[in-house]
Amino acid sequence: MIDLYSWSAPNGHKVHILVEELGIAYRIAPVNITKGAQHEDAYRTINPNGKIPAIVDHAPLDGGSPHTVFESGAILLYLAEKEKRFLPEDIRQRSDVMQWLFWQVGGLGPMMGQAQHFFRYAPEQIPYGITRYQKETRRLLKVMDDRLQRHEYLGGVYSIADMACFPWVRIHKLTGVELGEFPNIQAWYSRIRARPALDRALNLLREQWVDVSKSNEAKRNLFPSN
Ligand SMILES: N[C@@H](CCC(=O)N[C@@H](CS)C(=O)NCC(=O)O)C(=O)O
Repeated sequence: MIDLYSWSAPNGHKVHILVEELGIAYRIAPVNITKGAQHEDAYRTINPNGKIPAIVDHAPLDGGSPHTVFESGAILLYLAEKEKRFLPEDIRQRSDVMQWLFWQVGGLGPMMGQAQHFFRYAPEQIPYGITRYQKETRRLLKVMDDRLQRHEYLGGVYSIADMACFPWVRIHKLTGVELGEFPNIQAWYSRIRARPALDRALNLLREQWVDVSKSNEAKRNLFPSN
């Protein structure tokens, strides 16, 4: 059994997609990041970084004590390796998947996150911040679009790299960047969205979703330094 600490947000959705694709047993433990649950001491013992997602695996392969994993990319790798799915065995194919997974966690996610912040949540409009991160988002989406012109999926086959990128592409409008110039991403997005696991994954915790742009409490808890 896996305890999945999460919320209806892009980094949570990555893991929601994987657990639903795998069809493994899990218990969802909502961490309401708009109310500050990510900062509570009890949660910090699970994720010292104070963000979602995190998992606790109560049946690790070595038969030992429960194993905790934080960081969405590390969770995707842990579960894919454990279940031997969505991460190819072949060293070259595996490396292709890893490249695009790392590209997402080190690039697409953080840059789109900043673009969203400056475009939608910053207490004042800062044109330099908006332009810088929207430009970087467009540059990264172009890199992805070029890759998808030659490959059906980012790592060649459908994998955890696609699952990592999908939730961020899904929220592109929140960054103010449109997908019109990226036809290959649009086709890839539709292919993945049509998979049965996606409805289940995106519906998880959906009813608890909060529009951060309209909630001062959420902004205080998410951006305490503002
Ligand atoms: N690098 C982390 C980022 C996680 C992250 O930023 N999660 C957001 C939701 S998408 C969060 O928990 N935000 C709460 C906060 O910043 O206080 C990962 O990939 O797991």
